[in-house]
Amino acid sequence: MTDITKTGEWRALEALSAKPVDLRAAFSRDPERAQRFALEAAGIYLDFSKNRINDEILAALLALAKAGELEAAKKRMFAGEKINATEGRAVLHVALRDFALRAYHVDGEDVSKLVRAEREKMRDFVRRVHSGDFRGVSGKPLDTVVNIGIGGSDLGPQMATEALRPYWAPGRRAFFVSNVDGQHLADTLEGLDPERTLFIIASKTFTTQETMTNAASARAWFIEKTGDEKAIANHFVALSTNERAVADFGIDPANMFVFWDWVGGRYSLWSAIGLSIALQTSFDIFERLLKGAHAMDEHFRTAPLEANMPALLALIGVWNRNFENISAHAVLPYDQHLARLPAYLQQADMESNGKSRRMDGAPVSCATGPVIFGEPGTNGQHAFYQLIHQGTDVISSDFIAPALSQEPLGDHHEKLLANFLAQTEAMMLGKTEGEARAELEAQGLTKPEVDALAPHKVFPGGRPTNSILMEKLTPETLGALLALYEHKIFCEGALWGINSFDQWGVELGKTLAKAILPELAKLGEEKPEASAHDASTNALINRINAARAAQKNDQ
Ligand code: G6Q
Repeated sequence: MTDITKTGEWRALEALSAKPVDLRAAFSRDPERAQRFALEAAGIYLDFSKNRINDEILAALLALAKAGELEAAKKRMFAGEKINATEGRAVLHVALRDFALRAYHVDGEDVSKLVRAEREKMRDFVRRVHSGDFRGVSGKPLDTVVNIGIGGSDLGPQMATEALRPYWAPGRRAFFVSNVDGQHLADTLEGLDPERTLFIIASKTFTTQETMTNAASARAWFIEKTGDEKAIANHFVALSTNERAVADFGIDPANMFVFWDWVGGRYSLWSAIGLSIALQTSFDIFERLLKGAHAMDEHFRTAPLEANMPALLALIGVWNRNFENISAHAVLPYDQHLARLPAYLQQADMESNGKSRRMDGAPVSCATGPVIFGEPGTNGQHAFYQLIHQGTDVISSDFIAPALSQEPLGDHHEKLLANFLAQTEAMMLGKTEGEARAELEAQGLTKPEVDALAPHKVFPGGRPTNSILMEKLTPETLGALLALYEHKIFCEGALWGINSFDQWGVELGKTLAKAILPELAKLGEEKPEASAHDASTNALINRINAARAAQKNDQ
């Protein structure tokens, strides 16, 4: 596989980066800039003109994509090749949302048939729960869902459920429990009626410590409240690839919805893992979400590189990361219902592209995924935007907004959009010292006052931003937006030559936690001094154990 950093195309980009683009000047020189550096696909409009690029840089980036054989990498993914080589798995989340009835082969088997059968099973289950055919053991409707899962089995469904709030079925409630901190489960269960509650145990492996611990405690709570162990069959369903573990837990296999090892956890909301989304809305809405993603998949699969939105977004990402040395990227949705999108994309991007080895195990020769963070606008403006505007590090950002609100209220949405627009304009333009001085002078400040204050009022500008606009946040545009990011992440990873679909980096901490667990004292228990670890870890264990040992005496 080509190491793009060794290509002439990479060196050409390095040479171009030596002459930084002055965005303010580029915009005043070229009235067509906004049109040329923008495109529309699957209901999403992307304006990438406020990045420090020009025609020459864009052409060089497209040449880099060719040198990096991006088209071939894309074909391998859609063909079901085992591109997740370290886990020996295909990567086919696109098959989960394909409505073109295309076949997808894994080890010679057409998995699209499995997908369609499971979708129908989910549709039927959602219909039965909504109609009351499937109800609680005491005959009450199951109008409350508690999804127990973590990481990919939590962030996607939680984010999408919140994003689709205007589409919620009346009277239904959905809760998401992920943290092994017992307070998360206890706080969630407080006040819930077990007879109306459906627990969804969402775990691809069905071995994850946090999820299994929460699931066992939820089951204990349920049995304690209802006094009826057999009622589990009406109140617990599982979403997993591990049928045996589900059965061992005591969930009837008829109440299990399956997915497959070619669905990565963080790419799984389109599979059975999306059951909580469908229950909180309807299966039709869930299907509209899948269709939106499929529209973006089709665009990604067929559009030429220079008009391919995920590929272009990735190339801008590569430019900012590798040639502008930007190591942090903000995701800033101007839509309260997208409040969980930054957390979702933190996982999607950082777990996928936070790697420092190439596919063949050799160290990478360039920087890979940036730090992703964010908050909904306008909240972030009153918090961390200061650093983006005037900090010593340059940070790139994606601004995301719908032109129309789902819940118009007075002039709220105009104000929201005015801020969305003003921020990218401010980040691009900045403010020169001359402008700052003129402003202060116009306010009647004396010369010494102007001299003292003007430096603080200077904004360097040239902060790169993408603006992502949609007409409205609908199931379709949400699906397209998420697929856009998934494919962007894929393209970046492919160009960097890394495996975007494994996550070995999460393993070490898990293993050490298992080793430490028996060293922690139960309440009131005396433990010998810890000595198996580094001095810091030993001291922390001893301090925790001292507090826990003393607990009994206090009670
Ligand atoms: C995602 C990761 C990870 C995973 C969780 C939960 O890509 O693999 O976030 O989703 O660790 O795993 P289970 O679904 O197996 O419980």
